[in-house]
Amino acid sequence: MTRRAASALAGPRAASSLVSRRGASALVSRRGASVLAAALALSAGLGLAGCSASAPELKAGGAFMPQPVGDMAAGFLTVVNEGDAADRLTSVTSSLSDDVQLHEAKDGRMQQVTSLPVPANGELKLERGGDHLMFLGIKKQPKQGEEVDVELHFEKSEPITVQLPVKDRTHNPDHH
Ligand SMILES: [Cu+2]
Repeated sequence: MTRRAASALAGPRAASSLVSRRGASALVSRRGASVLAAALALSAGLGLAGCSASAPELKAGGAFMPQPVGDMAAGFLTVVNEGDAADRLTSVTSSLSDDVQLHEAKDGRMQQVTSLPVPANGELKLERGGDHLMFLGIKKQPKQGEEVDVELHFEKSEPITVQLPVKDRTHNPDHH
């Protein structure tokens, strides 16, 4: 969770419950501002801990890269979220390219986007004809059977490392 969201959650409501339990006068009169600051810091910490109960739980699977033709390559995979909080895929890094973009497909065209949603209890599917990863200016031509490493970066979750096996150019996993 972001710091901003944490402080929004832990903000006035948590502080006021502390104040009402212990009595506002005790807080203010004894050590004044520093006690209040400590109470706020404590409630911020509690806010963060409370959030782990509803966090995204991400797993990546079904990854592959069709053997590239030119100096660009596409990547496909699915990010499954078994948690009850949404997350976003915000960037991708790889040793194959210094410029891995997130592309969205709309009306048969693709465009770069800054992030892609991973819904709570849902999945982000990067597939042919849909959203995908785009590797620009690739540093070498990976062959079938090789693997390309990528690291997925998220808004909330820790990064996930995935190996993309290189498949033939027209490879398309079965749709179920
Ligand atoms: Cu693209």
